[in-house]
Amino acid sequence: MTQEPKRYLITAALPYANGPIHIGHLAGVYIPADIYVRYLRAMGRDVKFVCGSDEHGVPVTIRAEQEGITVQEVVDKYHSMFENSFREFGITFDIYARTSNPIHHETAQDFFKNLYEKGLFEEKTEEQYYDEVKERFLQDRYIRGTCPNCSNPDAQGDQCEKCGTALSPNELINPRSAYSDATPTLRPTKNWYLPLQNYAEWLRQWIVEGHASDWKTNVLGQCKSWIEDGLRPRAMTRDLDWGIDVPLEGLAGKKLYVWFEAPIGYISATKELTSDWEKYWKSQDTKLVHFIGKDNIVFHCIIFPAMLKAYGDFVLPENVPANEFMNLEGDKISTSRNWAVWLHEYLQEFPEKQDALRYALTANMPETKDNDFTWADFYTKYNSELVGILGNFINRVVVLTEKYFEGKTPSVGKLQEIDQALINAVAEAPAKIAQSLEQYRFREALAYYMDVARAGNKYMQDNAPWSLYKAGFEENKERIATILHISLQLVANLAVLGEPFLPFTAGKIRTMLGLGNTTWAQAGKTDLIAAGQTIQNTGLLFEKIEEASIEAQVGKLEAIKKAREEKENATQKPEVESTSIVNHKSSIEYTDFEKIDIRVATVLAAEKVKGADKLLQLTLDTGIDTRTVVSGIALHYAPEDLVGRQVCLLANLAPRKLRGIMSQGMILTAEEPDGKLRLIAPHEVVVSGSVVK
Ligand code: B3M
Ligand code: ZN
Repeated sequence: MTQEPKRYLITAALPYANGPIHIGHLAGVYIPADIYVRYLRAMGRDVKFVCGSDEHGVPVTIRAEQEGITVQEVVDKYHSMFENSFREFGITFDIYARTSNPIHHETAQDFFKNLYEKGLFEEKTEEQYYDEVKERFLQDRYIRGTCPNCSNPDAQGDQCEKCGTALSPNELINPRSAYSDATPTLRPTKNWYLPLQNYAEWLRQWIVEGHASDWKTNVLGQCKSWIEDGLRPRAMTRDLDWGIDVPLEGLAGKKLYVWFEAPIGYISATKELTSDWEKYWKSQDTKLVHFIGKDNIVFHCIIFPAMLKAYGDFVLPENVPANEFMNLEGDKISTSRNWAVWLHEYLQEFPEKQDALRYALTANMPETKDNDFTWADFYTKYNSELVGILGNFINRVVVLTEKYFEGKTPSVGKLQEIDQALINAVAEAPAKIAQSLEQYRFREALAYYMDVARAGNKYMQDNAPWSLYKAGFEENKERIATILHISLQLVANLAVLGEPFLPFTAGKIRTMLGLGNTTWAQAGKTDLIAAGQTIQNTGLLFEKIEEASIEAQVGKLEAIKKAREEKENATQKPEVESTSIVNHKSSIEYTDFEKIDIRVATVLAAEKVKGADKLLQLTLDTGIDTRTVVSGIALHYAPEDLVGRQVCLLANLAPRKLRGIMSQGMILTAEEPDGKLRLIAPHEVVVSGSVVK
């Protein structure tokens, strides 16, 4: 799109209502979307910013089971938490809807019916995994197994979170139920599939040819590999209790696939927002942009566009600037492992410090690769950049204006070269920042913004109005006035240009300056504040953050990590509870022990004993003879794995007949608490017949 679009429709991924919002969500999706939207609004563009809670899907029902409350209670709880968190962090949606709203159910069902009536679905009965314990079909995240691509043992039925590959349940190796851990069985069930392969060529042209130069490489890469791998039919219905009913007669128990209906949530939210919704969705001069995390790419770039195409008259996304992931202190953020900084907790620790977090997350935004949030970095950025550069500059200007000119903006006098240089730098800043923002380069945009503040600091330092004041206020008054006048114009620009990134701070600066509604279009100018305008010193923009509160955060994470490691170790080691380990026997004399003849023997042959599941017949080389021993290890070792191995043999046990075979001795094993038998053998190969003592 070369011409400026008439209007913008910006969406941010609908978060699953299955756990609180954390910094990963903010950095990946909501902050970039909000910066972009705030910028568009500041430019006076026609923009709608829509989002809402994703209240269906497996993650929500799993959470209900974990918390022991109803699914409805789960979605209500998290929906209202989300609303609060977003509002508190200044994420300015025009509407924050929820997919349980009736308007969404209707919109999604109409969409399905439209495709159904056009005959665009394939109706197929297929075998699907079924949990016999829980009596339900297993799809998506209900089924876990090993990823065929990266061997992650905990891949989900729809996707491997580790390598990002989209999966279907039958691709998982060693599938198991996420509910009960049971190995699933297969049962036939009928579902409706969208034949994605029919859209493959169209998708290829639209993405690979049409957007090769403006989509991010990480996004293009995933799309290409999907298309090259060959698109397949994808089921758009599910056998579930929770979700939106499939709008066909007689289909109790069938629901719309969450990834079919959730993106339609963008449409239904727009409908709920404005009766003009079709203007945003159906006219080609709308620029639609989806902000998402990298795990949502295929759904927004392949499946949803195919659905929109199938329906007909909707616009397609102009861009999908997906971010990578934000890690926390070197480890992947995870709700289930409690490894996150939750927004509601952050605000308890750092009240009114929303901009501090917005700043740290933007400066480190995972735009092209995964990035790491650390508390140490947060602390440094806050002190050296927000306090040290931005806050310091503004504070100096305001305090000096108060001190030298009773808080009234002084008028500008004759300009020197150094003044002109600063004025020129300010004039260039808005376009420079805007260009980065238009290309979804938020880190770069923020860095350019901070360069403006840096230039201000340097200007102050170079001109040192305090020294001129000391040298004599009256004779230097005009120069001091000029320096402060220009500095105040710079402060005004920092308010206007900072609004997308640091909205709370920008608001405070506006109040200090009495700036009114100055917009981005006026930024870059150095006449934003008139001489005589009163400046109010409302206090420091950035209060100090105590080192102790940072240490407390680090300590909290360390405690979580320690508890997790202990738990993991405990589950790896065999249980050593007295109930599972046989009590020690009473003591004996060495002479008792001497009666026992234990030898190392080598297995020459092994076979199963007919009619006895547990028994193996072994032929052993004992160093002095070759003998037959029957051993109860058949459930634990395959005969072919034993040949050539050394074992310990109780050689002087009186022979006895087992299943008609004369057994001459007994193989020694260690019995684990769960009954598993493990052979005892020397660490190194030894001569057969060696005595064990
Ligand atoms: N709820 C996935 C997620 O939260 C999903 C996004 C839907 S966007 C239509 O990661
Ligand atoms: Zn994988």
